[in-house]
Amino acid sequence: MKISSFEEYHQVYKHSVEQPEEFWAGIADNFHWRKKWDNVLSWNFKEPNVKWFEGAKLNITENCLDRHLDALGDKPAIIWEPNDPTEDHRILTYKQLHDKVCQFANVLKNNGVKKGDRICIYMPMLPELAIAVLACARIGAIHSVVFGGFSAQSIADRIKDAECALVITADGGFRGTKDLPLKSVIDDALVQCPSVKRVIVLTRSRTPVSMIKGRDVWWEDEIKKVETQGNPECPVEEMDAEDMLFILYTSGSTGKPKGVVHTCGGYMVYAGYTFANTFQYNPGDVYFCTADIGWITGHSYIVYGPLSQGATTLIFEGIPTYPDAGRFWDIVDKYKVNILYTAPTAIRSLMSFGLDPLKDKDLSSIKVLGSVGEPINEEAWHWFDDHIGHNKAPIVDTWWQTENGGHMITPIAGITPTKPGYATLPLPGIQPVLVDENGKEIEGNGVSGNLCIKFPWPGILRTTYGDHERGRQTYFATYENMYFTGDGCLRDEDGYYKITGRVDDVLNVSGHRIGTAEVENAINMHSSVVESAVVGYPHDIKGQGVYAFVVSPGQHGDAELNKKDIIMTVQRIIGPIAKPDKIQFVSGLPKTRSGKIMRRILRKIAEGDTSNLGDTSTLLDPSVVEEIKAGAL
Ligand code: 6R9
Repeated sequence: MKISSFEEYHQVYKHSVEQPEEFWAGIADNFHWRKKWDNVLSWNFKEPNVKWFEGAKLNITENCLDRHLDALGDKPAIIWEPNDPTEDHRILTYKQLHDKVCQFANVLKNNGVKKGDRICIYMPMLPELAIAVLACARIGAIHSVVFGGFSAQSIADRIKDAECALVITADGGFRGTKDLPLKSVIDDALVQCPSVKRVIVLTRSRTPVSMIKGRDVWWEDEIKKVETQGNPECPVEEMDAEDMLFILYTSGSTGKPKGVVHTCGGYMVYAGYTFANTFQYNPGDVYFCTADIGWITGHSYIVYGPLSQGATTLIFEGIPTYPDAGRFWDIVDKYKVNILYTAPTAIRSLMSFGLDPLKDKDLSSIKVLGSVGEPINEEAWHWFDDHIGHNKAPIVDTWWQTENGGHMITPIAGITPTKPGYATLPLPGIQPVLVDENGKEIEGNGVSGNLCIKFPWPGILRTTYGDHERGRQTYFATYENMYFTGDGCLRDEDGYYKITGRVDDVLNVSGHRIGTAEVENAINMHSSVVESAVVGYPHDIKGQGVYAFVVSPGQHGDAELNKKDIIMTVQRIIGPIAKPDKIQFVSGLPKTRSGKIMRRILRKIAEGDTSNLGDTSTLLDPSVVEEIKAGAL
């Protein structure tokens, strides 16, 4: 399954495009199926309707756990590093992880969970988070993990959309110096969620929590019940390849977040195949992905990809700067990490502390470095290469999205020659195309356009939960017969791809996808606000910052206080990750005569580039632009 030379990459790529079904069937043969497929692929991008490995039966946890027990049973599956470096770390072997997943799967069954039920998971970065995810998958329940940085309102929206029956959480969690009151946030969310009949609460911080009779139970008590029942095994639920595995919510340019749906067979094959190839994982390597399991990177490259390949995956509870900016390097040193996969925003943040935090840290174990989540600027790329990889570890700049399930355009470590800032070449099976505004394919090299993919791959999303039409509109309606990524891209003279950023109204703040419309809706909920417009601006560490232009005539108290109120409102409605960095009060927004906000102008002002605002003659009231320019922050 692993490609071992650049020449082989080219051959395999050619085969994957000419004979996609034969190619993917060959890859899928490396996994364990209870029954093989009747048909490798059927698809159209019109409805859309994509099915991989139809008729096949499997369970992804059998591939992530059971099939490794003979050879790797006593090898570490998960290494867990706590937030507080003085607390003991934990190691779970494949055998131990298997047993814990079976146990908790039985807990879920005892609590009435059946195949097809939706389960919301809101937990800190603990082995139990991975255990909860895998336990759902083992019994065919569909997990919907919600990142810890979302508010009660965001959780409630997601729970209602998926009609979750059960929530798995913890009393609290530790991140840096902060204690996160997870259970209390869940309590606030559940006021709106009648579908939830049961909450399972893991003990972590032992912060006081309200345990509601008949609804809330402790994880540990439920495990004890299973133990006294004396049945440590939990047979896997046999899943159809196209049965849902999970839902993960992500932001788009309009309205509320969408529930991206991935299915069992294709997702497993794609996460496993891309993990093995991109990182060139070798048995015994220690692999550390710094993402949160609440994002797709954590799903595919902390849990499912690595475990399906029998890898050792490191889960870190904390943040890169606690107790100091040397924390990642301490972890690399402590566990002799071989592969480190992180985000440009983390690299830029750590760069700003200089080289002191690197002193006396032994990073010689590092063989491969990875980047994900946003475009990596050349300065950060070189710093990573020089100071972390010592110019010996290839950097894989992996471009992909929640909707893709796994890496799409990326170097293969040590095989694809890299270029700073470039995601380089498509993986086998991926057929990228650049299109112009009219949907015409732009051929040749040295060109740029909107990035689309013209042929399905096993990890492509199947639908958006509960609203298939919305998924069609978002991804398959802009350009005929193509999946539209929302990203702009250039292909240079060598045919190498460089992602230039979103071309829609989606921001990428510290690698988190945030829809401008979502933030505007939250700001507009504040009582003094009439309307608002949100745009991104270049931010040294976050990549993009959130700039809000707000019309707010009826203010209560002074302007600074009002800004804080607005920030608090956004925090309550969406969560701390969407808080505006800058708020500018304006008397009106620049609008066309038809009432459309001219974001192009606001973007330029937010970027601090007011020299050439282009044509403003179509504006209803051009004078408002002068006022906004004068008040720019
Ligand atoms: C995996 C993940 C997807 C969006 C995507 C793009 C940006 C991700 C990137 C990158 C440039 C990279 N993005 N990786 N841009 N280079 N290597 O991040 O998924 O949260 O869905 O975000 O992130 O704009 O469209 P997701």
